[in-house]
Amino acid sequence: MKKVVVLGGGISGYGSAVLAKKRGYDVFLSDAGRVAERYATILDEWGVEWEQGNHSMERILAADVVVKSPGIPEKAEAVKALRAKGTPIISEMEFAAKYMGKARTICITGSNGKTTTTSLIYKIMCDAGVNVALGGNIGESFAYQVATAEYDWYVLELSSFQLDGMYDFRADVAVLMNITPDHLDRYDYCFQNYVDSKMRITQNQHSRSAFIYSADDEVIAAELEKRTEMRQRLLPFAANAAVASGAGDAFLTGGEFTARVGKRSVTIDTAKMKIKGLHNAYNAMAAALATLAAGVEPEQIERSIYEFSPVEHRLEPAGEKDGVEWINDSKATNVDSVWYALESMTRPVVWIAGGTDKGNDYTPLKAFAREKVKALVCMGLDNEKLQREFEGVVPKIVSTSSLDEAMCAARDIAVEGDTVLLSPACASFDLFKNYEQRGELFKQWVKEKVLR
Ligand code: UMA
Ligand code: ADP
Repeated sequence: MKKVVVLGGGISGYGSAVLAKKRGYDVFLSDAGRVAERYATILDEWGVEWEQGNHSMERILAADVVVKSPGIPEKAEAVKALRAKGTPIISEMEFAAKYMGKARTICITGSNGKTTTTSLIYKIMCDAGVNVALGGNIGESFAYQVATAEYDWYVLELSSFQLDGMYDFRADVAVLMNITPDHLDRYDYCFQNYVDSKMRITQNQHSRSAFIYSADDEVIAAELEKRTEMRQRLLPFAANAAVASGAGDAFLTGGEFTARVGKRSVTIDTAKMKIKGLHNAYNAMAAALATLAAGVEPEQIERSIYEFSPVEHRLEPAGEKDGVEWINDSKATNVDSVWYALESMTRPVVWIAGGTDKGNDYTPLKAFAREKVKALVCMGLDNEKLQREFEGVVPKIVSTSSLDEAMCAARDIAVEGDTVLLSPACASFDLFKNYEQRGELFKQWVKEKVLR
């Protein structure tokens, strides 16, 4: 019997182990840390052998194939030993896709906008009555769903880490939102390595597959120039200048876009969408093209796009009192996402930013900061860099080292007609468990101390 070893016992690992067991493999799951109670129970129910607190190398090196969780880096000792031995290492996506029968996939990647676009596509598919599941870098494990249910379509958000372990997988509909620097610590600080990883979304596509991408993104454009033999249907979306493609395209002009695939098209007035800003117009164009390519009726797509509300922590309105609007964009953990947040602001901004700096270059933000930001409230344990960068760019800078201090400062500064925007450009780990907790605490503070 073929031996499968699953490395990591989180969402990705437990689902892969259950699927491998169901498919009759000899399975062993190994987690160097702790396996959560919930996953441990499921592994036991399925009779999967597993260990925690250690990677037993002898057993791991006996594997015919290893399914590695995306959070485990190449530099982990276990991975280095497997590479040295030449054992195939694949991701959950690669493994599970072999067992999903005739189901088709819409796969979304990019540096920013993955979750929003994935959620919108999933909503459109659900509203259209399609038998569809959601997975990948979001929600429930893809592999666990393949093991326990049957679907006609999967909408999969894919991180670069997941793409790295994908070789034979083919996305029926692939969506690439943008490529800007992120996660470089996992790519030898070489941007091209990260770009190559993102471009894997197109691998194995054939003439019936569709590739939807931002034609405004220079990095993607440069990559496409290198690839002269793309056989899939190319469906670009753009806002700056129309890029027509025979198969279909989407183009935003004067606040309205038309997305067309073959003879069918949808037209959207972005002012009527609940998700705001240029970036969300891009997300909606991509979602419209993807669902048209999947065969959803245009009227249905239009209805669902207009209904769709911001995903939690992504430019999420947190309330308004005395003419001051409070917005939670805690998921904005890099410079590019903050650029789009500031782009979409229509009122004077009290901007709360800061946290764990990932080597940010703040230059791209300075023009919008100059134009729209009346005060910057730095919220972090080390605010020196932010203060230095925006000195002389914004009229007022306040340094704080806790959420409560930052919120009090923002409340004191903001007057009727202003927006208080939490859009940090940094990771949250200095003061918070994660970006979700940062966003929750922001909303709770607004509810208890502003809206009451
Ligand atoms: N572990 C080992 N050995 C090691 C290191 C870690 O066994 O050397 C163990 C840990 O003890 C832990 C397990 O591995 O129990 C965790 O694995 P993981 O970090 O891959 O986390 P999962 O819970 O399996 O979730 C992963 C993705 N996490 C990451 O990529 C960090 C989830 O994306 C994804 O939804 C899930 O698989 C299902 O496919 C989350 C994420 O943060 C949302 N993604 C990053 C992002 O969006 O920026 C990429
Ligand atoms: P991801 O899953 O790729 O992190 P999200 O949809 O969760 O993307 O959004 C992350 C952050 O990026 C949020 O602050 C959001 O407002 C911003 N954002 C959303 N879509 C885009 C886009 N197309 N381009 C740039 N930034 C975006």
